Amino acid sequence: GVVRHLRQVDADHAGVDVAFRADVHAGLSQAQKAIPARWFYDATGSALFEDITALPEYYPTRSETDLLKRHAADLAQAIGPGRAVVELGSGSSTKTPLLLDAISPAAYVPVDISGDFLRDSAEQLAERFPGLPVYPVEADFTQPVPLPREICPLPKLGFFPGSTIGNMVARTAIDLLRIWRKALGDGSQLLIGIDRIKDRETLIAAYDDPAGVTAAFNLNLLERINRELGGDIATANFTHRAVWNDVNARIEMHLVAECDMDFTVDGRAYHMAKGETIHSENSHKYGPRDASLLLRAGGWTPVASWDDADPAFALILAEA
Ligand code: AVJ
Repeated sequence: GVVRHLRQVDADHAGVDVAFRADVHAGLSQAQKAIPARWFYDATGSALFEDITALPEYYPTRSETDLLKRHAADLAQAIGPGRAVVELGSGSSTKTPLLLDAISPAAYVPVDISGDFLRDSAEQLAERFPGLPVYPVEADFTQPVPLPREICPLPKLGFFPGSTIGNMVARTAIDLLRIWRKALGDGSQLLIGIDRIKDRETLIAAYDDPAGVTAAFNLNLLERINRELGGDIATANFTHRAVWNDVNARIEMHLVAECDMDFTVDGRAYHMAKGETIHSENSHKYGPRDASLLLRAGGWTPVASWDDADPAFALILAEA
């Protein structure tokens, strides 16, 4: 059952995440406007992301789910029973039950910044796995997070699916891997999902679907700013754009201003010229060698990898 919900998020008197406010103002003040991708995931954004994972063009979720199903026995063998599974950015992950079924863990600690989503999914999971202690932690997993004391003596398995690490530039990804290497401790393992570099068409289709779900997901960031930070952004004047940045091996998502405009957030004035963009997400893709190098730089030694061929996606197991 759900043992205890831990909350590690700072809110000001309006109940708005202070970090969101700070990131939006800092990001809108840059020459290339940019807002970190983690702010997509309010209740609406989390629901839209769930819709994305069901799109025929969005292959990562399907590939990773297939890998977990196909290689359950190998995973059980490589990981072993009795670990505390700490999932980073759990959302409403449908992959988690596959992993938990495969490895018989001793505890489950989902860490997610979206509190309501976390609460619901933790309860569903606790129902599905009676006898498994669940300790949801509402927190930004890019910062050091205190773990529930009960799991202290258990060996840990960090579970970081979905290629979420791709949202970070290498420097930040390495910092995060090091934070979790320290938090999970000696003898821990990390099971991480990595999206591979592949042909441009497949990548673009996955991030600019014809049904417009990814566009709605991207635009919700502006609506969230209006809702939570008292913005008056004319969201209808923005469009969604996904581009492949070959030099940095990443998909970038932008919100494109379709005309000159002025708006305010929190009473602060901003201007955008027609064609100017707000860079809202990076999704880095890694070849096998890049992924190994990244993990090693972050303090983890890769020990096994399971690959889906088409479209390419990998699950990598690493040890502390
Ligand atoms: C949740 C970060 C893995 O980068 O593929 C999906 C988010 N953005 N479609 C990704 C996302 C647009 C997703 N991650």
